[in-house]
Amino acid sequence: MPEESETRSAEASPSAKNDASATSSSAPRGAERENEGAADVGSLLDALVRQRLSDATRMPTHEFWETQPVGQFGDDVRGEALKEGPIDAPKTPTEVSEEGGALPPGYEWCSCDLTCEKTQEEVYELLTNNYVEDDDAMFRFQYSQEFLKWALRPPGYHVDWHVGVRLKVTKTLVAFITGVPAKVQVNGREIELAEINFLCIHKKLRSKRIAPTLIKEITRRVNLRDVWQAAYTAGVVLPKPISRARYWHRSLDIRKLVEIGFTRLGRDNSMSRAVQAYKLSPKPKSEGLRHMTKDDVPKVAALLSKYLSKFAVAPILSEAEVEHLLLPREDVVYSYVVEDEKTKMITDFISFYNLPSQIIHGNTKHKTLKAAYSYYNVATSVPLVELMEDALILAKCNDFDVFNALDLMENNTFLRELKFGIGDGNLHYYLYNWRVTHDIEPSQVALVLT
Ligand code: MYA
Repeated sequence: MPEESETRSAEASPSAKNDASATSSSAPRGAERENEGAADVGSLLDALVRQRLSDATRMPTHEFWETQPVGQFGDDVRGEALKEGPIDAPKTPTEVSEEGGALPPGYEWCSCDLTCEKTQEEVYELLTNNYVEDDDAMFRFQYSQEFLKWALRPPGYHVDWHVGVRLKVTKTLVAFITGVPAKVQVNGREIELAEINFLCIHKKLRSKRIAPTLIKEITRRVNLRDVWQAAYTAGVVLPKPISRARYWHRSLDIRKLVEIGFTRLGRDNSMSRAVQAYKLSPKPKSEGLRHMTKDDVPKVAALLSKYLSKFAVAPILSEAEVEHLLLPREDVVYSYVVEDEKTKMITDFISFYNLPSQIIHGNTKHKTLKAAYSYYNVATSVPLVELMEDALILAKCNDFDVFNALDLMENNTFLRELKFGIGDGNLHYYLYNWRVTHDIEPSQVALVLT
């Protein structure tokens, strides 16, 4: 139960995005709390000092982001009547430079062709050792090669939007950022954009302002294809989120989660009580529930499109995209439908994806945290809470340790009842070159970026 156990997620990224979730396994909890308190005071002071500095010297606090066509903090208090829509004046690809931006000496740009096995391995290695970690560096996302091929090669993808930086001499891949094409509705308007993800710089090259160079390069390549908007998520706060979501975690294997320090039991809880509390039925309850098959694609696409259209921010998915993104793929994406026996209608849909995290400094026997992430779910024949209980059972049957969900869409209607515990990290949603005039509630966001 959420009150009895606590689960922390640092930078929800990603992806969650971001993230892995954590508690420190070594520090006593009280000490951790005190440190957290100290950090809070510290960051408050930092913010005040920065504010004073920036008032006094007009120094930007986001040297790069304040130069970009994104919403800026303070937009709403400047009193200008800002219109929803593109921020930059319209341009054409002919106005875009043909040349990649300057990199530090010794480095060169490349496109990472993920049909090439060697490149897949290089990207996998870079991300496995350098991608998103929680604040305590206990867990790091471990996207599998199959996952990367799936996420980065949707219909109409472009190899030149999979941008890498290599060392000139050894050709070692040291930085990466990706875009994939998508259509997204935002407050009733349809936008062809790039979904940006997997920004990663080798640990040894951090804090050298390479990230802005990578972002400018992917912007150039996206613009060359006459696309001028982008959507992305991050755990960090940048100018300026359109929405802020929160990760929730449902323990499936509480014993393991406690052993690896992902979750800790509340003071008044015992392991046997926790095991009992998180117990699930061995089999899903919905009648007519089965794996999604290729024949289901048109019906699933119709069900999803009707459901997603009611949210302020949502993807607009073609049948080809539904097939690519949602047809089950072993160890990558899990999708189920409920089919009405009489009418043969698909009434309900469940999907989640597999994003494990490495246990970095585990002093336990475990190497990996197997996490399922809620993707798109639609309930019409049963309440969503019942359908999602089946999702938990299916994840448990597939050997996942935890089921993660953001508080997007209608997820708030089941999180507490199904014993999810709140994480401690936010996942911020951003649009590039598209202003929204009001913050969007996470319950109005139906875009899940893997
Ligand atoms: S989110 C996942 C991000 N990746 C990780 O967290 C992996 C581990 N960390 C790293 O690899 C590095 O720490 C990264 C920063 C690469 C994150 N999004 O080079 P620097 C700004 C955007 O000295 P480093 C994902 O993949 C920072 O505020 N900007 O820093 C979505 C500062 O700018 P400013 C970020 O630590 C990505 C500048 O970078 C992020 O060595 C969406 C410092 O650069 C971040 N997550 O490297 C990208 N983190 O001074 C935007 C830091 O202004 C896409 N920064 O504050 C925009 C749309 C582009 C396409 C448009 C088409 C039209």
